[in-house]
Amino acid sequence: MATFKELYEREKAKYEELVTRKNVVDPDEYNGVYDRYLYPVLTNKHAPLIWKYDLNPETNPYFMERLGVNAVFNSGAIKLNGKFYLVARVEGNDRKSFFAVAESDSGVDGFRFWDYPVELPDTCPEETNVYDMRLTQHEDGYIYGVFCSESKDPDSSDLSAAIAQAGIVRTKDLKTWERLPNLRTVSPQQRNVVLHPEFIDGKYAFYTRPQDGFISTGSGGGICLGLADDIENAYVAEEIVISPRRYHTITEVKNGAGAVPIKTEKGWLHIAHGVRETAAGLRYVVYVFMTALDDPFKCIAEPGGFFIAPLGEERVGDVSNVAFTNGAIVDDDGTVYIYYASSDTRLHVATSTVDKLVDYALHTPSDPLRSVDCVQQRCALIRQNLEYIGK
Ligand code: M1P
Repeated sequence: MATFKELYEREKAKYEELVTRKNVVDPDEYNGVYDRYLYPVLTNKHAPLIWKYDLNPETNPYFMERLGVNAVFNSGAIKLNGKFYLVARVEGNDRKSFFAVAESDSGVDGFRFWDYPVELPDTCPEETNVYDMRLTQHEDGYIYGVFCSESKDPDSSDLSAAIAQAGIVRTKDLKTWERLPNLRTVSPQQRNVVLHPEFIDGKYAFYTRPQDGFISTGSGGGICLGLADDIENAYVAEEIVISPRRYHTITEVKNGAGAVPIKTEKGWLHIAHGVRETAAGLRYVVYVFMTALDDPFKCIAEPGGFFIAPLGEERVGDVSNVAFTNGAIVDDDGTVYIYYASSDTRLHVATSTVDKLVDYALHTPSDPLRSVDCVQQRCALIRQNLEYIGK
């Protein structure tokens, strides 16, 4: 039988092998828009051993995991002082999520968690769960984290009835976090809220996703934009839909803002998620749209269909058939690192460039909304190609 020390050394070696493994572009998945990679950038196996095991043989003679980690997924992302940082959603075996910072030099591999997870100030006694932080480097000088703050619905006897609101924290170094009051809006619940990186008309601006219930958006029309006078007591009185849900599209059931929008010469580039119903349950995909620089309330490009859908093993996990993003990083050379999670289980990266994403946004045809028009759209492309190649 292996000794405690042998088991520890074996698991430590496996962990080191995992976190030092080089990532490789997946050669089978070309689409010209972005590269996918063979390996996820974060999984539950990236959780350090000191998070899970009691390393003292006297109190843990069988070298058992004492606090397991079930999944590592939806992550906010930011580059600071030359390093790539992810603030990941880490879910324990007990179903509660928390945030933890992982750091890498390359952005596509080598992510290692810091020793301690983020200790959020405990200002909301009713809050049970926190997840999906978006990191905004705001022009006011702070890095803001906006996340889902979930509590049990006090007015319901249904044990699974919950309320989602947008929690707000801010930091300058990802180490010390100041908690601000949750965002207030006129909508009953909020999830997938993102803070815009610049002031609009001198105000803080939030992308919101109004929802009537915890799961169902109900009357919520889609991704909205609203302004708040103050961040220390943020209140959005009016939410204006900028990316609506539409019948028989990838956003029919719901959608939500994802990464903080990327400022380009041609407009704000948004990487969001859309949800449709299927006989097998909900299907989450990532999509792109653009808003005007001089009017961020105005959508100027809406490429049809999904940008990233879960593929292969990405399709299976705790919540299968999900591709979801809440973080992207634009590097100085124009490379864009899009961090997307699959099936609420693991985190991947896809890389592209600002120029390619703008070209994709502006030149991908929009969804014509009806099959007959989709056929016409495709025939036009075929005709143009046949003429071009002289057939
Ligand atoms: O389970 C899929 C996703 O569901 C939620 O997204 P939405 O609010 O749009 O339904 C989020 O809780 C997200 O964390 C999760 O990945």
